[in-house]
Amino acid sequence: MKYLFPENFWWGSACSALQTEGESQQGGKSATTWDAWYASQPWRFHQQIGPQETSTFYRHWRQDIALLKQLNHNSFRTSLSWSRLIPDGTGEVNPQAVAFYNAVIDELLAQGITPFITLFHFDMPMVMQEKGGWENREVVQAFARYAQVCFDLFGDRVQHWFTFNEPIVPVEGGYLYDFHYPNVVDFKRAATVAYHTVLAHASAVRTFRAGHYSGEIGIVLNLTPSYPRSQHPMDLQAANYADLLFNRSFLDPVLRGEYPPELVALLKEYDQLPACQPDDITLIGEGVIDLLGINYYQPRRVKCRDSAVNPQAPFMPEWLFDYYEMPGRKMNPYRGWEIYEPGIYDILTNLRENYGNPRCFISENGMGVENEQRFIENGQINDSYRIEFVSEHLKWLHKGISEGCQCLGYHMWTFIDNWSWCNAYKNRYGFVQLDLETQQRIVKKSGEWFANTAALNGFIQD
Ligand code: BGP
Repeated sequence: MKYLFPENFWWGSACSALQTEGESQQGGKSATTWDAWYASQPWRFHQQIGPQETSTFYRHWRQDIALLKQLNHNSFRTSLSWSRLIPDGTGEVNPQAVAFYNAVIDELLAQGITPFITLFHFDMPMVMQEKGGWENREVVQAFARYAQVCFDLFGDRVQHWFTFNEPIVPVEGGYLYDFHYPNVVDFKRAATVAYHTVLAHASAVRTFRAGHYSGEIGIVLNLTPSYPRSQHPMDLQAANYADLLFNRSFLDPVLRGEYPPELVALLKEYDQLPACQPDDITLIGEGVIDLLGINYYQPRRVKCRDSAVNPQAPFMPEWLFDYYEMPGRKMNPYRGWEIYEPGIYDILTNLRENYGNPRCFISENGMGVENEQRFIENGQINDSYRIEFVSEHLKWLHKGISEGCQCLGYHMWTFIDNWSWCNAYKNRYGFVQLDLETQQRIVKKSGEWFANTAALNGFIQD
């Protein structure tokens, strides 16, 4: 079988500022919540490795862009760091940051690689978190101003902007499940953070359109299709709740310009609605995007709850469903995530059938594996499992496109092994192996496979 992709298909990968740059408190940069959290609780991070150094992109960007070229990338997504560009969050722009990002963008373009730029990838400046982070509407204003600074500085060359990467993750991590700072467990505060993030997104889109910058603006969402255990009405309802909370809470505002009435009713029923202001509706309506980035790693399988909830306990999403382990599911044991390739097709089909078939691309997909050293053959990691992972997902993606989905590209997470938040360097995702001691970079087998696939605009397989 030949799996050929449409002309000008985007082949590339994604990464983020904090996870790759290093120099997290040099070059005029201020601390993010990650730097501050690591300083106070280093034991929360795998092997107590923090964000200070990560993958040294700040120093090795030229060499790394040469590697992207070698991997036949025609596009590459990274993020700008708010705390590097505007160290106090709202004031002066840091000239060292401007010089760095200009150099990176110019070099990408010189190598024929289109830069895709995210404005916020989990890295809240600590100064803004001290003001309450996304709980405070002032931070929403400050974000819109930061966005404008970025458009003004780099908009002559960057044509693909993304306001947020996976905006629901800081909500889940910081305000429900304790894997991001500020480690709060409080649904109403989580809902406020989510709501204000949508406002921040819409404010940046409004700024972009008002400024008549060229190019397009979008957002990157991690979509986790919700599969019910069975067709029993209670299981279906459980899947619908999970979908409303984890997917449609961002998908509907950015594609339809409004929240699903069902979600609003649900939060109202449990007294969890955030405070709204009259002009918010207009603003949210203006946040409809030009391009959707889809991060897909795993499905979400749910069933109706087996037991009653404790009404004294804090309200949590799991009041509305239980997780369900499908017998025979395929797992990535290192990350603990199910691998389910048809999920990518189901997401695209849902977008085509229910959201007017928006322009989109796969902005992340990938497989983190622990101790890849054991797969070294002749000095190179032979990560055949990753090649299989990518090709199986690409087959389902191809099917979606052949049925009319407007999926314009495929970006892998990630180009080079990088720092995975609390997991630090436990699981490696890269096409390129990073030796943490020497900072040596060696292309893995999957990197070679990807380079060929990108060059041929597809691959041949049974
Ligand atoms: C996505 C994030 C990335 C990246 C990736 C892998 O959710 O956008 O920042 O880290 O997941 O997940 P993890 O690093 O948690 O293993």
